[in-house]
Amino acid sequence: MINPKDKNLPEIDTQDSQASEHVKLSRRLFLGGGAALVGAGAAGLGGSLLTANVQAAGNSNAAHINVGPGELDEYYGFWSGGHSGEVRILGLPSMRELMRIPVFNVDSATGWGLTNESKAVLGENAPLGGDCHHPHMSMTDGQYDGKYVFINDKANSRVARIRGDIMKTDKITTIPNTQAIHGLRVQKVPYTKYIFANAEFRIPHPNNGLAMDAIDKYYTLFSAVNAETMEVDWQVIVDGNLDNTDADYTGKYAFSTCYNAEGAVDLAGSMRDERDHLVIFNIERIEAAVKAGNFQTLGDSKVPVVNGRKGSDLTAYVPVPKNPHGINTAPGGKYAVANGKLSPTVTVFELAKFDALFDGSIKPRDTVVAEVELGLGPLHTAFDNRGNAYTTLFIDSQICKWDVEKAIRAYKGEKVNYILQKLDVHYQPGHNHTTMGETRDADGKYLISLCKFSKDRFLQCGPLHAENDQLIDISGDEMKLLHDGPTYAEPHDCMIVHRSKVKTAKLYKRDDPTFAGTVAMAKADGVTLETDNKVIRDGNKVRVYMTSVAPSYGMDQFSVKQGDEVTVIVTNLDQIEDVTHGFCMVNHGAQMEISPQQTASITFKADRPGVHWYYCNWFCHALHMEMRGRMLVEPA
Ligand code: CUK
Ligand code: CUA
Ligand code: CA
Repeated sequence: MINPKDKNLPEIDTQDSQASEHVKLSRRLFLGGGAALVGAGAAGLGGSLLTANVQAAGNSNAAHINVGPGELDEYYGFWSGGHSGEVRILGLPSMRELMRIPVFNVDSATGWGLTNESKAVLGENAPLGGDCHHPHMSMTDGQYDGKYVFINDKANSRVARIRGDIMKTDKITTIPNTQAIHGLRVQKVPYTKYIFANAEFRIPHPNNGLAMDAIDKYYTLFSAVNAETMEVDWQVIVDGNLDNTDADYTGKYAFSTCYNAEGAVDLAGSMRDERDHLVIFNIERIEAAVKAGNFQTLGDSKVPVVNGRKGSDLTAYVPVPKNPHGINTAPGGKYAVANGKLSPTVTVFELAKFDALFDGSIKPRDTVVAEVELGLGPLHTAFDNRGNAYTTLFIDSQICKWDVEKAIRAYKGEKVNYILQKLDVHYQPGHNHTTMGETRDADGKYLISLCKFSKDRFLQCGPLHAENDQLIDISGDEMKLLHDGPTYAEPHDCMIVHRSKVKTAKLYKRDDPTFAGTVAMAKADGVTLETDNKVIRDGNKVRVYMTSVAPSYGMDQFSVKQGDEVTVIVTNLDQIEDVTHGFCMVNHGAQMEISPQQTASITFKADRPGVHWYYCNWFCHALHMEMRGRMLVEPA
């Protein structure tokens, strides 16, 4: 399973010799000292790629992750699938991929994006594709409750909800008035009422082509999506743009980093100033303003929009160096950490001071209790349950383990070493995540480093490389690298949930809301899905209702006329766990999954006369190949 000692093998191929040349160069040398910080957007990143440390991890740690055949993992990992538009479930510590959940993408295995049920979730004229970044599970009292997983789509400004019981997407909301929903987090306390969603790009309002040069008039919005209705309850206009977001453990505040306080539309402009900011949102005050009617609406949208720009009492702006990226609340609820990206520092906020900030009794920077240097390119921070923080250093290709309380003392001037260890990772890590680390239940067992580049770590598969998700043991004093896990584009972020928090269904319930629309359609047609095999004609629309029990469909043939719009509705009557059937109409671009006790439907045009076979495409029985039938299309 692991491949520990590659780097000790003789250099036998070109990939290895490439690597050994690079290792001779020091990455600091290439970056050229302090200049690297400013140049990180361009030369710094490129340079560090060429010179990243290729030192291999010694790997006597393999036993830690050996989850034997038939054994179950201790954790579920929910992985963003990046611009593949999906979410993936991995088991930890084995790092085995367990499932893929199509969300914004089209998936022929399940029929996501093809079936009528999934199209109803995606909405009419839904864009095909997405860009997932931040998966987060709903919480109650700061602990995962297993109910939902939420994920953003930066590409098409959407937020989706995945049901924790069936692990399927059940709602997708397009966020109005925005471009590029990036940062996404849930309210942790008292429960996840809101999903907080950052829109990254500033745009003109109205965006009608009349004032495109008035860059100083562009702005963006912070949105609160209601977790149950998946409607946007309110939006807040902000200064600057919005990058990542997190919430506190009182339920009172959410806060977002901004890398472009400059309001620039070009790269150089967005790196001009030494500081950008963190915007803090006072949720109670925003709710009160909305309730009192102190809001506007934008364009066709009915969503209440409040003004949270500088000077508003609904928000506070804390200056932070420089193009900060991740913002992460520590599990104890006392601190949050903003990661400097173009500054080698992280900024630690004491969350209890936010009340005083909003009362006006302290100044914004008084909420900062530490601003300490860790290394080059800090992007995201994760936490254990022992007061330690783990920050990814993108440019240094390292994880920096540091002690939060010691960092605070050092910032006050005490001579104390707050950096505990730096571990090389391979290479250029973005997010990292600890087991249960974004909840009160942080347990400090494993850390995942989501490395953007794998370079020489895996067999190459053409110019496009896998990324490298590395599993690290953090249970002891020292971080230990356990496993390299190749992943497909691009797991920006993940979260790791103890298996006790996840309760999944083995079979569908017949009243599952995901196919309630189809049940209603059958009822209107006088069809009982669980027993009937019937063809209903409605003008040139034909609905073919059939059941399935391994290894056969309820109908092994049906007749339609050329030009008919055919909807096939299959109800899987099998009650045995794991006996999923499929339905595929050959040469018609129609295929789908029907899990036990599920109903699914798909619509296509019968535009060619003759015999057209359909078959089951999920292996279900020794006679799976024989599970098939004929559509007989009479010429027009
Ligand atoms: S982001 Cu990609 S590495 Cu979208 Cu959370 Cu930081
Ligand atoms: Cu039914 Cu394969
Ligand atoms: Ca900036």
